[in-house]
Amino acid sequence: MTERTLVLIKPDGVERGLTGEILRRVEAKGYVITRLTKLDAAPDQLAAHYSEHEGKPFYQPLVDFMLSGPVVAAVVEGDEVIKGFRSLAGQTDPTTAAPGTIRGDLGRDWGVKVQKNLVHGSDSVESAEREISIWFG
Ligand code: D4T
Repeated sequence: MTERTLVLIKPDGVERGLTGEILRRVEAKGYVITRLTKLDAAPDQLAAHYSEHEGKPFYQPLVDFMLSGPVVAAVVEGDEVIKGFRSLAGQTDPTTAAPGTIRGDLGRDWGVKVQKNLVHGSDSVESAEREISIWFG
């Protein structure tokens, strides 16, 4: 069944000039980008987006990181795209994310309190719909 997911290119990906490379991988896989925008995240957007992580030690570093520069938000569509994009992205920790994935090929640890791992992808249909409304209204 055709699905959609929210993809964010986080400030590290934008700052490092990897927007094109990341979107290239999404399109090369066969998915379709149906919405695309570059913006400065607002604190209330991040509070809503990351509400499940509130209270965790990495929460404030994560929010500060996401406010540190522009992000690119995209709606990406295709059958099984939620699972498929998370597979393209690789595991959360870029140090051990598998080579061949976005995080494994392009990411690393930078010795800071938050994992700068280049991208976000929704983890379920419910999360995707919630997150698309946060970033695209
Ligand atoms: P997102 O949600 O950004 O696609 O990433 P993941 O699904 O892979 O990871 P997550 O939701 O568990 O974490 C969200 C965000 O927090 C950072 N993080 C996470 C961190 O800095 N330290 C940690 O220990 C964890 C678990 C990275 C991604």
